Amino acid sequence: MSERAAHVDLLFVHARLATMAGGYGIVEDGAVAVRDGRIAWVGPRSEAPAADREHDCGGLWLTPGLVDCHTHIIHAGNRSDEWEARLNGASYEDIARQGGGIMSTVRATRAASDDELLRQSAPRIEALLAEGVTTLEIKSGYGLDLASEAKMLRAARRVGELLPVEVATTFLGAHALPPEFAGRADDYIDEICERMLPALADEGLVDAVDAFCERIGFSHAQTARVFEAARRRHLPVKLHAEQLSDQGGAALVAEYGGLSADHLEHLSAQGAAAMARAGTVAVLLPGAYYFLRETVMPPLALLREAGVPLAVATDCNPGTSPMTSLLLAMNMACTLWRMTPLEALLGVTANAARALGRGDIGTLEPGKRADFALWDMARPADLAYAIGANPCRGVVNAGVPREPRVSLSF
Ligand code: DI6
Ligand code: FE
Repeated sequence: MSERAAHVDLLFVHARLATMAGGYGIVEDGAVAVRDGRIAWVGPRSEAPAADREHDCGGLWLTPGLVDCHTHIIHAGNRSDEWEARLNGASYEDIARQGGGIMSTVRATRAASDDELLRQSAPRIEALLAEGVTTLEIKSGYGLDLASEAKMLRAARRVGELLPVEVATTFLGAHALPPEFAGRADDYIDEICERMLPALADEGLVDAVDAFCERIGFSHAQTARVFEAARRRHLPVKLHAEQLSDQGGAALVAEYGGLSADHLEHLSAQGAAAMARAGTVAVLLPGAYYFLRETVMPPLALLREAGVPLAVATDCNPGTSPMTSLLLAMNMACTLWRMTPLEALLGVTANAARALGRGDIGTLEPGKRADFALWDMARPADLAYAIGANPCRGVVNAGVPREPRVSLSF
């Protein structure tokens, strides 16, 4: 509850609130007052301040707008063909020999024009927005050369300009080794640190820096070099860590005060402790776990015991998580890993905001951006409970109400 605000622009009334400040933070018959696109007051309607206008929420639930804090949603091409071939018995070698896998997405993304890249990515982004997503993280990493990484990040910025969504960009140059650098991974890391990151940062295209620390990605030492380059530019870091094996990546990103360590199926107790000390968020990605038919679960008991904040995201990408529903990710986190519905909802609101270093979103509290989602449901657990339902009935971006469905036209 907050002190009564003097006078506000707009009052959202006739809503059941889940503020997500610390827990569900339920306020029956609540109201949210907005001034200049920010929350000015939250509490029971009976105590609400006077307002110029009222917006009747029709008894719907009102939560913070959802935050998808880990996506590779901008890319060209599609890999359902190789997925189908594999299900028909083709081996990974067959597919690799035919140029499949991550490099097929790199080729398609490099070949696409700026507009084509956005056009192909639009339906995926629109699907997330229709489910109440108001902030979206978008990684590069399918360009793997300066011009193509810049094209991806500019497309991400354009999404934020053309659609009602806040976009956080992440430079993931160290996602895979481009063919031009075959056998010369250290030279590619030089290219990232000395040329790509500085140029992209100078253009204002980079909000955070990420890497894929894995036997099939980049080593601990190479990742550390990328983080040093990020530190020189005062950019926050995050990491694809411990997805397939324990590389000590979580402890490394924690050492750099990282925003998040993501995936974490193979996280050790030391890694969890280092994350807890640094306040690094665990971003859990059930879509990739499901799609890869992974059997090693992220160590939730360890993370909870250490007090690491938990976030949940789609990891939307064509290779390991072709998923465009954050609500489905919540359901999977609860069904596959026994996360609680409260953990899942905190994981796509307050803790997802934290994984992006965004203290100004993720809960309904005075001073935060007035980004909300309105839901037709019995209780907040329904967001994680239902499979394939979309109870989103309205979205509010910086105090401006809209229909859930939007379409990117340019
Ligand atoms: N981890 C993954 O699982 C994806 N990227 C990453 O860093 C794979 C991306 C792809 O196959 O396109
Ligand atoms: Fe990822």
